[in-house]
Amino acid sequence: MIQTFPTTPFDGQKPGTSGLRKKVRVFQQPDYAENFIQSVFDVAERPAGSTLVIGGDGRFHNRTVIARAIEMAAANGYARVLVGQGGILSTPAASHVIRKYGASGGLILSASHNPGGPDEDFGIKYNIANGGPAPEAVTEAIYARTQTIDRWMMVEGEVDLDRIGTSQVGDMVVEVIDPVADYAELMEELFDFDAIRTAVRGGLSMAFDAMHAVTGPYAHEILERRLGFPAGTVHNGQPLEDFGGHHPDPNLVHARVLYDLMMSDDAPALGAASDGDGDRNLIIGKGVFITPSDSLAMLAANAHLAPAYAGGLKGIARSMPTSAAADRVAEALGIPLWETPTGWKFFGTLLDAGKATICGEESAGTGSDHVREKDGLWAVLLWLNILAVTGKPVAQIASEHWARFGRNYYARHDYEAIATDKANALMAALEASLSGLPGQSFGALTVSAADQFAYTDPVDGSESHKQGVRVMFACGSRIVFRLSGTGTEGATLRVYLERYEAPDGRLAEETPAMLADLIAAAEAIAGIAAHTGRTAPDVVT
Ligand code: G16
Repeated sequence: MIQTFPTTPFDGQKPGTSGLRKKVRVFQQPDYAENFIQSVFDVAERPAGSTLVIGGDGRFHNRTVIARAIEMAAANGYARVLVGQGGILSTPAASHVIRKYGASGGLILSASHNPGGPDEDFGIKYNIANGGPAPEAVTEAIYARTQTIDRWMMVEGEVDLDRIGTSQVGDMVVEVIDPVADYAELMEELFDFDAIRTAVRGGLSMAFDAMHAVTGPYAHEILERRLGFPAGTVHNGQPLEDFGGHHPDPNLVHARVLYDLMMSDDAPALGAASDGDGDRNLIIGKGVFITPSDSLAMLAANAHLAPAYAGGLKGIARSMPTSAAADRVAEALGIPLWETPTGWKFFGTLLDAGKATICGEESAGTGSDHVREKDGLWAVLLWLNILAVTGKPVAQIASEHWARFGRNYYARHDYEAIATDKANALMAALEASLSGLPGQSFGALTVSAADQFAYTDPVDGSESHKQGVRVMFACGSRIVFRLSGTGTEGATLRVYLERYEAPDGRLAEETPAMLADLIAAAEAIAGIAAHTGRTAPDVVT
């Protein structure tokens, strides 16, 4: 029996860069999650008889929201729900399941790399039938609906999320599926597992930090069981509701233990980590950290060594703040390079239209047209495939790459939890100063151009404005300023710093030293200390 509950709108249910992310306590308010999910169902394109996929990263509050989402799907006319066992589905696995089973969409319950637990973060993201995050037109429609919503609906029912099998809620079928099997099968199709297995037997070693997040079960199955890496290769492989009290963010701050191992004499050939929901990746070779921007470029340059990409790439796409390292690879390969705003959702149309095969972002995301999300384990497996086929260590692949294409020294400085009004004032002042910047010098750096990045989607023509401030220098260096769209506390200012050295330039220097004059210029241009009182970033990646 369908039950209808009257409700009133909540302020601020506006999806950010990647879905609606708020504190758990906010989501625990009566009707809060229900209003948002009902708004999704009210605006989503879902023909009669549609299937909905539901899964999450296992964080605190996951099971509560999944149980309610199933009851609401039953009342809203879905014919079938596919849900991962234990409520688990990594973001790329959810994308694959949506595509493989022809679902009209999916709810992914995750706040990605943000911490979990009763006082931490939660999130809900809606993905569309292509398996990718809802584009802006859809998220805007969802937001508009949250502002007028006056009822939500459910059919009472109970599903044992821990038991694989089929049950019924009202007229709707609920299938609890193995969260790993379909995804692992897809990875076997893309990569040369035989070559990797042979290399492992020959001594190829790795350490994978699952950060007590969703990739644990996937990594145990694929790396240890299917590829033959010894038990213990996967660290922190048990998903925990609070990620063991850590940030499941695979960067040099939160994956410090892995970084220290990789810089030690005992380092394996490859160190890798993934985030809360399994879509990000961190790549560290023995003694060498590979920035996400460089990883994108190196993967694109070597992708032909994996069976799925042996025929070549159709194009490469990167977000605007990501370094231009991939641009040089695209040029050498004679394929297009697409520069999009931050957010994986902007890659969807390019992938669907066959304009790009590989995409990547500075925020530790890389992926391909095999799904419509970034994919942490995919990146790790492509690196393993390349290491296995070439027999070269990561450091050699990197140094040969820079010797051929030049090197983009790169770092991102994050100033977290700034008061929102202060962050907005900083950005407003920066925007107001843009037209006067060209020609000005900061130390040895002279500004050649400064603008706000705007984007017109080459496939559907949709426009996105104010996607970050770019300050370009005559020498080819660049600083980008933007506010994060994924935080849950105040505002986070991101400052992206990039300096290019040509193949005959200084290729083996330390990044902080190479970026020192850009860091000083960023302060002079944006007045970060004056606006925020901060004299140093909270996180440098
Ligand atoms: C999300 C998006 C990414 C984006 C990242 C950072 O990643 O999916 O496309 O690059 O946030 O966004 P921002 O700079 O606005 O915080 P995830 O892994 O959090 O879903």
